[in-house]
Amino acid sequence: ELLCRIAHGSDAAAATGRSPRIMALCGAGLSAASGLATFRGSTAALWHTHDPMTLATPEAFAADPGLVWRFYAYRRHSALAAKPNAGHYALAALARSLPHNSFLCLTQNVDGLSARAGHPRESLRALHGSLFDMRCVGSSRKGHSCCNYAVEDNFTEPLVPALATASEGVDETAAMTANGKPLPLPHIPVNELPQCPNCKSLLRPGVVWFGEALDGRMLQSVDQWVAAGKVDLMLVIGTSAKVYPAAGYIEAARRAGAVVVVVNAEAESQQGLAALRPTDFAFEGSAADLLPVLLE
Ligand code: BJW
Ligand code: ZN
Repeated sequence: ELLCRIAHGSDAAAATGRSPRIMALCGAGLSAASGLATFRGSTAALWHTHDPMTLATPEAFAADPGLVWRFYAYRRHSALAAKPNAGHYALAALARSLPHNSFLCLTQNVDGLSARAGHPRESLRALHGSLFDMRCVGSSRKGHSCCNYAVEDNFTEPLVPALATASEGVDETAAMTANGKPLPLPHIPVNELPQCPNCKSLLRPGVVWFGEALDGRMLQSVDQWVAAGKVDLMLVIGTSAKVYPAAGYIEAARRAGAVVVVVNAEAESQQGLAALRPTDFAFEGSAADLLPVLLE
């Protein structure tokens, strides 16, 4: 209601009686109240001894797929053990209440919590993929003839016996640092990692790592949605807005006429919210507390 007034305040949408077109860009802060760690900022707490930013790369996976798989087995478990919070439910309810195509929710999160909160598929775009998707590495290697095997929504735990400990939610790196020094975890041979049922190549998590392209068709559908008319409201929820191209949609929405409203635990102190302007509206607090009120 409040946000509808903000969105309508500046223009003729209300006068013409059309419903507002709303876009949201969500980040790890949306899931923070569900107990999942963020990547940056004071709630970042993933895997103490390894920087997630150095693990979420194709280079890290090529160098030690076992280590990266341990990290993702732990993340899959954490996400499965977590429950959607009131923020996820408020967005899902908004999506269901608005007419078809007038809301588009872009999430950078790979935890599946928005879908589990009942957010309809049509209005949700998982920009960075999902912890529960996997694909054959052969399919991403140019010139390598392979099966293009890919699977979605695989919630199996553990995926393979070698990942059993990580799949129990044990932060293996924490246990290894008794003397203050991170000890290397036992190496997992490639043939003990998740394997393509077609060609026996290694499977990889279906997430988007640094340096990798986001799904082209998905980006196209977002661009088309933005181009289809004036965007009235852009909600920027629990994200540091530092990672591109996702953060670029804030500017795209602004160019399409949107009022930008930020919901972030550290909204005021974060100059890092790169794409933001002093003229944007900011609500400081937990998305789980604020969204149910703002979107009521
Ligand atoms: C709360 C809260 C509470 C806490 N309530 N709030 C342009 C300029 C500069 C660089 C680039 C550029 N374009 C591309 C790049 C390079 C790079 C990039 O952006 N680098 C920047 C870091 C500078 N981008 C890429 O590499 C992308 N790919 C690409 O561009 O490909 C080009 C290409 C084209 C064609 C062929 C080949 C290549 C890919 C980016 C993929 C990002 N992947 C990750 C990992 C996913 C898998 C995994 O989860 O492991 O995605 S990185 C990580 O960051 C993850 C997140 O989705 C993403 C964003 O983080 P997010 O969600 O914003 O979290 P935080 O932790 O940063 O922020 C949390 C916020 O919540 C904070 O603000 C808190 O205050 C707040 N908060 N509690 C509300 N309760
Ligand atoms: Zn294969």
